Amino acid sequence: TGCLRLALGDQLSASLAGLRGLDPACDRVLMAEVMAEATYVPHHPQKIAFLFSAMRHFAADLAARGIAVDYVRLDDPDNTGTLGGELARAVDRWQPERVIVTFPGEWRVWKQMRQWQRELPVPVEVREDDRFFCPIARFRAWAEGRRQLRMEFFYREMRRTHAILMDPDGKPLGGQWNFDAQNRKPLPKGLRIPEPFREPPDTITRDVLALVADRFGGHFGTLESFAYAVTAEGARQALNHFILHALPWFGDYQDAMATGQETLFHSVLSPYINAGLLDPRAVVAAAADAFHRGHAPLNAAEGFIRQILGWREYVRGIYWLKMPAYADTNALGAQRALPDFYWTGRTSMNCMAQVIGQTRRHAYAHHIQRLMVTGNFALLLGVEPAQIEQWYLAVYADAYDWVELPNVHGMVMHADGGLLGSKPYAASGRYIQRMSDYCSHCHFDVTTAEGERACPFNFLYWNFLMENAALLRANPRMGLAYKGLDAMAPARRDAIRQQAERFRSGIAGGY
Ligand code: FAD
Ligand code: DLZ
Ligand code: SF4
Repeated sequence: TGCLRLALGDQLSASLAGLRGLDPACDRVLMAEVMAEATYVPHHPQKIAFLFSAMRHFAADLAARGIAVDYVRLDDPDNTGTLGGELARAVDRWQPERVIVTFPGEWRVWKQMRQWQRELPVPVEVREDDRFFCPIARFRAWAEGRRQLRMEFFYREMRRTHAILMDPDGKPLGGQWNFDAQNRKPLPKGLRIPEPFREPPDTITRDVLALVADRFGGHFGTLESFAYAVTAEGARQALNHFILHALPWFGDYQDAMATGQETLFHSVLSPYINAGLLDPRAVVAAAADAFHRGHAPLNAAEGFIRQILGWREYVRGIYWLKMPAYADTNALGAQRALPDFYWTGRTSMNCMAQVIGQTRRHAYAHHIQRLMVTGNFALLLGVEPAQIEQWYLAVYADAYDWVELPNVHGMVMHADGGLLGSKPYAASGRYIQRMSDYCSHCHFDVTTAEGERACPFNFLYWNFLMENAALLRANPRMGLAYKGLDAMAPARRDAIRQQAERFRSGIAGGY
């Protein structure tokens, strides 16, 4: 009797829809560490350790509140290894009158939930996941009938609806929706950079680290530097740390990159928000409050809030609007294999080695590193979208299909033909040179596009424009890029095309 309530690894919120109305006298919560979820891609060991430890802490919190928790550990001898298997076993054990679940974050799991509804001997109630500003139906209604979907217009709508950074007559504070023109500065020398937030592992986390080292030690990534918070309280401290030490400069240096500085003025809150330890509404409220108190300037608060209230909600809307067909598009027809060095970090391209190296150490890279280094390189090289998507889904502590896929498939790879972003973010090495110090310690020469030492981003960039001209030349936002290409002597274009071809055929051997 009673209800069996399933809480998944990224549903660790006390306010979760599926836990609402829980009657401690007869209801029970099921949580399960299962091989299938830990290996559907070879997740970074820190991502698995973060989730398992956060799951164990969450279960302990529920139990402390007098709630019965059925917690299946990875090494329980009867563990079937799948969510469906564990749910079926628990239904058998407890004979509940009903199962209650919360809508998942991945199409893959949603398919499984519909199967449970068909196959389990008791009804399965699916509740909407309301830990977002914008319900899926609301996004659908917004998107309906629009010729073109653009984040910026969706974001304005969210600002108005939720009255965030708005003045009383419905205008955006500061008279502008967006202050990006003031942002995107390179890092000045001598600027003090805050220490990232770190939480030392407690005994639960140390147990999990040992388990993960033993079972998933072969996955890409190290465990040594694990320092993620694993509770709602710890995540709250990470939020406070960010607001106090980094938010005021977030806007200015949002796009900057620097050797040895993995986090700069970024928040590193995405693992917590996505797993449910931190409510996005609390994060947005804290940033707005920092502005109203005079602690952070408007360009910083607005820029940060846009990432969460705008981008995060927008990519989720696109995902559920367009899946499952979305994942199968390949507008640029990219077919190449992902180079091995994405997994080894062994490459002479310093920017790539830096970003892949820190990803291995921390399961983290900030937005511009993901977009303009590892992402841009995959775009320019012409990697098959599914292969680079697997990589991103595996290596970052915050990665779930609903947020990773639109960012990689749409924003980076342009595989959706421009649904998410109006143009590909293709860029030559010059972008990386302007926004980082990577090029000054590189084997390659960022100022040349031809010859032994030419920066691969340069010749691949021009080659990308040539290869995709049929699709991209007509795009008005690509006008400047094609003007540059057209100004080039035909012999130089040929030489660049050949250099790109040689590079691509040699890349299997490393670069
Ligand atoms: P901050 O720079 O401090 O930003 C604050 C918050 O805004 C983040 O915590 C995040 O919740 C949100 N946010 C910012 N940008 C985006 C965005 N483009 N989409 C959705 N939310 C955003 N984010 C994920 O959460 N999971 C992913 O798997 C993921 N994969 C990505 C892959 C690529 C190729 C790219 C270009 C971006 C990806 N992002 C992903 C978005 C973004 O890079 C990360 O959210 C961000 O780097 C997390 O670090 P942070 O918390 O320090 O972010
Ligand atoms: C990512 C992940 C991992 C590594 N392990 C588990 C697990 O053992 N048990 C679980 O319930 N959830 C896990 N997750 C998170 C799920 O994969 C996530 O809930 C789905 O991808 C839906 O977003
Ligand atoms: Fe990267 Fe090219 Fe700069 Fe080297 S020169 S760090 S490969 S952009």
